[in-house]
Amino acid sequence: MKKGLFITFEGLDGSGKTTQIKLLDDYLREKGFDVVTTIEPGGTEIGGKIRNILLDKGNLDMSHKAETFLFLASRAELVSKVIAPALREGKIVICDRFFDSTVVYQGIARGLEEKQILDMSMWATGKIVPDITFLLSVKISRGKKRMDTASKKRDRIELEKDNFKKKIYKGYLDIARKNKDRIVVIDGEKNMESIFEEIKSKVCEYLKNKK
Ligand code: Z5A
Repeated sequence: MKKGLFITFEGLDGSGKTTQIKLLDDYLREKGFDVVTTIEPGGTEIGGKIRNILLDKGNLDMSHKAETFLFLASRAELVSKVIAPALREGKIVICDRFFDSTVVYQGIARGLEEKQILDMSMWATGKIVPDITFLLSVKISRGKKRMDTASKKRDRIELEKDNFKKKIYKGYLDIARKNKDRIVVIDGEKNMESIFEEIKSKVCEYLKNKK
């Protein structure tokens, strides 16, 4: 049974997830919490290998279904080896992306069936659902600019055209509307400090109410 707190971050590439996760991880550790921070795809030895296949620009012709199964395989491994044990021990788990990414990228943007993707992900994870999901919402152009400024190399999925990204941008807002109790939409275009203040206050409020 889950005893800890499960927090996930979602958004387009360059939306600032990694930056905010680092700030939250540091803050919670300083406050004395036991924190496990991880990433999707990846976060385990096998997940790391799957990540390399998924993001490899040499695999541009990968079928959408194979891509979906690889994301789910990485997640199944991460949940069973890292996330579920940590939550059972009462830890705070912070994960960079989770099933919302598959629903949006593979379900909505790739055009696979959204409900089926969610069901498969539930099956892969034993129905673990985040307690809070922060969606960092930034315009496609802003995300791109940040990636350019940081000289970040584009992986296979980041190389997709703007039309694909438009579907992701809209898809995220759509699932946020449907999951208002869980997904907190944050204006990711604000400065890092004010974004973090919003995230911190939500997490603190949640921890206070959980006591
Ligand atoms: N994917 C999928 O299709 N299906 C799935 O089920 C899953 C994933 C789980 C994984 O890529 C890819 O897999 C991803 C979705 C897909 N592809 N896309 N697109 P990844 O893990 O390698 O990377 P990412 O998650 O897409 O994004 P990222 O490159 O890690 O970016 P980020 O974490 O969101 O942003 P950041 O590194 O924190 O910030 C980027 C730069 O902006 C950096 O220089 C910061 O200093 C700067 N920054 C951050 N915040 C701000 C603010 N507020 N103002 C100004 N500058 C800022």
